[in-house]
Amino acid sequence: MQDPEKKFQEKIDNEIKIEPKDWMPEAYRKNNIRQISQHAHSEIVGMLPEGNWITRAPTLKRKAILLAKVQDEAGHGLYLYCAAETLGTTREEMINDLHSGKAKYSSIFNYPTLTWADIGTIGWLVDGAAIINQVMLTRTSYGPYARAMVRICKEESFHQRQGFEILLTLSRGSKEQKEMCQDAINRWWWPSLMMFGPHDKDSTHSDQSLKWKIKRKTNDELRQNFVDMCAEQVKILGMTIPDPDLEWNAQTNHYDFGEINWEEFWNVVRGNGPCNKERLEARKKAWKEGEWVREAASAYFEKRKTKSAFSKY
Ligand code: FAQ
Repeated sequence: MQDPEKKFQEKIDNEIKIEPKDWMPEAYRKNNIRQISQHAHSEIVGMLPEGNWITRAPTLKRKAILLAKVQDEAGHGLYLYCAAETLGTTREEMINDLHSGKAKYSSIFNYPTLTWADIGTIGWLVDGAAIINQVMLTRTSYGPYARAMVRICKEESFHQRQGFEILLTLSRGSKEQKEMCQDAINRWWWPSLMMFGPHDKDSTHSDQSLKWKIKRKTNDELRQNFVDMCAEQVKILGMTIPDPDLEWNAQTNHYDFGEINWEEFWNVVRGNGPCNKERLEARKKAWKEGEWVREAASAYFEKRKTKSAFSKY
């Protein structure tokens, strides 16, 4: 009989997706649960900074669009929790890990949304960074995760365009609107670069994730793709990126850029960013207040199960 680990790696090498009932190394299962659940938490916590602006969106049209975007993010979180559940974990375990601080979520959602321009900037930069990462993940080796990513990416690209359009409107507006636009870009630029994680040399999971094709590109490669994209797009806005070292390099065919403040990054990841406490409190409160909904849904499910068992006779 063939060694299961060898057979597993052959599938990966031949681009055959790993499915929930297939044999897989325990470390592959764990790494996927970790990444997918953290990704799900990011979508759910990511609803909070934008949700803060639903009641204050400047027009009815902007309000309807923002509401739809935030709802999409809830949907993304739910697909991703379901994808993680296929690996043998439960929703309760994942939520408990988020609430206890054991599981991470993206550092970016620990920054405050101070003005309407922040909503445009989240769409442009945060969704932009998410897409660069997630387009790669549509080819991840675990089937349920890859399939969830295909659908999520379609929605994220709409999100990015709506954000850019908010900024384009502001950048063509009054002096105050232009300043608000530049200020938001200044505050969100560096945290957006941090979304891609530590430098490759400091990444804990990269080697294993690349071998198993959970990731297809490294953190630094994806970050460079993002910088190259934004350095061009910002010209259309007539705004600037707050990095004096940002410069086109004809030799590498990429933009050079300055060093990230890694101390700030790790500080936010460890729970000490500007909004970490507020975000976790909001999630715990929502979970507690939603308890009756979960109970009612379970009771309804049980009732329907009993009913359909009897309807056979
Ligand atoms: N924040 O060894 P690596 C979105 C942790 S979705 C916090 O390099 P890996 C949609 C990392 O977990 C955004 N922690 O890790 C939206 C690990 O700690 P651990 C989320 C971070 O997994 C838009 C340690 O550092 N996207 O935005 C961060 O190989 C707008 C060492 O790192 C995803 O989750 C960070 N930025 O690479 C919603 C995509 N970076 O777990 C609302 C899927 C690293 O050992 C509004 N995830 N860490 O305790 C990934 O692609 C990867 O997990 C990376 C990190 C690239 C995030």
